[in-house]
Amino acid sequence: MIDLRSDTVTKPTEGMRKAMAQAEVGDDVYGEDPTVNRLQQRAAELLGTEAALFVPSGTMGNQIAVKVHTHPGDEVILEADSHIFNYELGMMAAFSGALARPIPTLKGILPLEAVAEAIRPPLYYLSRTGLICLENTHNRKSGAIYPLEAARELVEFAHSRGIPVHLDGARIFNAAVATDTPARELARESDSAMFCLSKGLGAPVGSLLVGSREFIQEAQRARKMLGGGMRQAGILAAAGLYALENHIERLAEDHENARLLAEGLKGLRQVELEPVQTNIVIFTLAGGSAEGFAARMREKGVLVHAIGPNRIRLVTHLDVSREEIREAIRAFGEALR
Ligand code: TLP
Repeated sequence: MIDLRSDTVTKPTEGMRKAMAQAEVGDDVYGEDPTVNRLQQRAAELLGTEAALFVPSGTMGNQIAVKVHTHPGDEVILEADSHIFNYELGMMAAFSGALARPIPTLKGILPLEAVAEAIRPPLYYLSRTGLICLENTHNRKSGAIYPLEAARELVEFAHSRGIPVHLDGARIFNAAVATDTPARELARESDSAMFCLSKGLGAPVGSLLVGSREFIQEAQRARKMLGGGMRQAGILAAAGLYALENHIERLAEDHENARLLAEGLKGLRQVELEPVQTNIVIFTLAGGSAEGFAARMREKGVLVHAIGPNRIRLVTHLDVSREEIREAIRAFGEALR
């Protein structure tokens, strides 16, 4: 099977497994796991923040950020197609008592005017705007990169209104590699950021939440509330450290494969392709059901993700080679002929 459903499907490499097996561990709830501590330090360095916290998933990292930044009854401004709004099961309401204020956009970039309009004036009888969230790269917008200048402008504007900004950077290293910009530049000035080890970076589990020392102290409390305090988590952190050491630059290969895939799909009947910037390829099937198409592709040995009634998502990653991409293109060609 050529699995293009997500970059979450990668399996740990030999080298990663070795690093995991050899990891020095301790009880991380006591702060005594040396490998977790090293990973957190490395993450803070890479993202240019004071501190970092290892969490089991990106969802937990994002939701802890919402919890720490907001008060019950606050509104959170975010993009209407964002992961936090669409795939985190209303958790900002369930856990933080916060209300989403989604802004629909074409490319995942929040226009300043729309944000300005969505921010509540500071009147005692209105709910407060407690947080603004950005997503870079944007999952449901074909892995679109949030342009650095646009992000900076937005953060500056948010801060001028006293509103913090959280960056859902699940795939921030894809953006960093694609634009040749250090991740810390992309995260600069955001009040917190989350990035995943378990996507393109190829680790089996884990994400990091980064921010100021004070923010991370509070985040640690929220993680414990969610049951996310792990014990000898160094085994997982070792995979993360290995991924940060060995799997960042190679993301360029995934981007190259995504471009190749897009080239191959371009000429096919029924395919309306969205622009490809990183490792995610999304297309609409003119007049076809995405579920039916996914089932046909499965029979041909290619797994794809139906993300809407007629929208298909393909993601390139560590476990899919250039040759497999060529094979997948041939299979798409047959299925759509
Ligand atoms: N995305 C997964 C699915 O949940 C859709 C995927 O296959 O792409 N932020 C962004 C932008 C994400 O894409 C994801 C996961 C998360 C957060 C959540 O991470 P996890 O799955 O670790 O909770």
